[in-house]
Amino acid sequence: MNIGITVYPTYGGSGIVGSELGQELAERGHNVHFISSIMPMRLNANHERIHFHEVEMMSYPLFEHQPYDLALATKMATVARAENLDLLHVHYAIPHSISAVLARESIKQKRYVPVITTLHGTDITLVGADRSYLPITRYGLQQSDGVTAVSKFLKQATIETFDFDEITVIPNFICPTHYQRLADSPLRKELAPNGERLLTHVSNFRAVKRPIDCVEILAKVRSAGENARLVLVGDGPEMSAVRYRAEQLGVTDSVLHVGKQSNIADYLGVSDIFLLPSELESFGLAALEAQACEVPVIATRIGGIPEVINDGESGFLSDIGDVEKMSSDTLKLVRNEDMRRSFGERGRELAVQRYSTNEIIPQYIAFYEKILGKAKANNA
Ligand code: GMT
Repeated sequence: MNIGITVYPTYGGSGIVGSELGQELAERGHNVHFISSIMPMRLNANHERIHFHEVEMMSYPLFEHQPYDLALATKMATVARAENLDLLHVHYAIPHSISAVLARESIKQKRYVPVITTLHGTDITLVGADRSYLPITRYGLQQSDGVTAVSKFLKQATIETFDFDEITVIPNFICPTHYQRLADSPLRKELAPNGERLLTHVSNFRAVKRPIDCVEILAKVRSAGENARLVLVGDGPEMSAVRYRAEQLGVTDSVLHVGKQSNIADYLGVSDIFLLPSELESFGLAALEAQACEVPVIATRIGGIPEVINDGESGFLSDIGDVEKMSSDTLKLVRNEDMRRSFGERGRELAVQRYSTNEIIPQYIAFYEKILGKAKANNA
């Protein structure tokens, strides 16, 4: 197949999933055309079946904001025709599904190119549900030829908010060889030179991720006498508040800010415990990646997290903001190596069984084939 994929190319779970999906499809012999403003992170553009098409925008004094959605739609239509695309697959509904529908409509006299939208999270639960975007988001869903969601939770949230239920759940995935334990990596020595336990958090540091809770947990673990460090991977708007709280709690020296990293697996592979205290998480891709690296997860019992983490088996779940419980669960794991190992092994087993690329990528391919078959029948 010739597949057009659009993602938010910067830091974020939906961009990662879309990029890795494209990579996996290319490995399986499909031609994948990425259409976005810049080259997505985590994309190996050297692959012969991966192509990148940059959305160019004309700037004009009259435009207070450049109309990216229209430039994207134009690029999608151009690429669809030039590269003979079979379908356009967009990740994150706003504005990608609207642009794709526009592109499809603008060229349908020549050829019908179906649109598939994958819902990731705040495109439904936050941004899409806001009054300013709700009607157009619903329209994007209704007009898409196929819609997938990354968790059962997100499907249900979409039904409740948009009264739209033609959704297939295709969960996020990990490549089991890319994500694995790296016991002997020199990075471990670098991050924990004195045998500290490494608590790791990976995110885009938006308020919804509650990264300050990670600092609170570290402070409680340390004041209980344990030698632990907090490794913060990523960056974002909450980072200065995180630094400030660490200073207040006197743990600045035990917090390592490593910034945005292209290979998250290197950090997860040497971690002891992963912290994800988010107040909203439709899936929790980082928690899945941690599990695949045999890292027990401390997370909140919200959204799609319980579909990813088995409470008491591969991690511990708590209510949002229950830093006391999260800290005492973290301490249990810090103090019990056997528990860490058995949770880690179980986590990997669950991640590989349910969410490995071999399990999930064929589900996307089957979905594409179903939608293409339907579109062909409708347009015959
Ligand atoms: O919805 C967002 O916050 C953005 C999105 C992203 O691009 O990072 O994150 C969502 O998609 C990820 C990949 O499917 C999920 O793992 C995240 O749980 C989800 N984030 C939220 O629901 C807050």
